[in-house]
Amino acid sequence: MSEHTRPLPPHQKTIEHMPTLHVGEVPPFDPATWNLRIEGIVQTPRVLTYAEVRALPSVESTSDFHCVEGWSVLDCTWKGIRVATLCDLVSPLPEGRFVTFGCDGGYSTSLTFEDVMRPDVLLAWGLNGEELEPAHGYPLRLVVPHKYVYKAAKWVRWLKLTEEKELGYWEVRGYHNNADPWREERRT
Ligand SMILES: Nc1nc2c(c(=O)[nH]1)N[C@H]1C(S)=C(S)[C@@H](COP(=O)(O)O)O[C@H]1N2
Ligand SMILES: [Mo]
Repeated sequence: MSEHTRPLPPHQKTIEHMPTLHVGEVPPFDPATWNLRIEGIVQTPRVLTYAEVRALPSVESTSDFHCVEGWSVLDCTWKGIRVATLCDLVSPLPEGRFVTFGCDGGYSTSLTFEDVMRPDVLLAWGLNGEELEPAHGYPLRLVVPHKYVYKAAKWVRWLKLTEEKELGYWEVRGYHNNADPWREERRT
């Protein structure tokens, strides 16, 4: 067991088990028809099957999971592909300064291109040595350790590079678009 060394952001309390929180129902997953679209301001948009996603080079990354409501789950070891690896496949154009992520069920969120280039920003299918549970976002979940977890979209089906910032599901409902837990960017 490695000792936990990352400090806790202000006004967060640690809890042991990740709760299950989302709008709507857990969507069904059919690997035969599921795909992932990478589109927008890129030279070569792509549509990948689930098998193609799983065949990309994967990484493991341990980080803490901070909810805007004040709880944090420490030491989550995610397995998946770097968003940077996916973006490399489509040759992004310099005008694509933001990335919107869309999910089965209609949830969405967005980040700057710079944010998603960080090596610990993943689209994950595994957590703590096991396949991720559907309720926690299987088959593919965004993980953004430096943001509150309303940025950690579950059941991601598309990424779109855009010139203008697009606000996501919670961001249009008063949650902070930047969502930095260290600066307590909770609401606008
Ligand atoms: N697709 C989708 N992803 C989502 C949400 C959602 O409603 N739909 N809720 C977000 C919010 S507000 C939280 S707190 C976390 C909860 O993740 P968990 O259920 O794995 O703990 O998922 C985030 N990702
Ligand atoms: Mo949340």
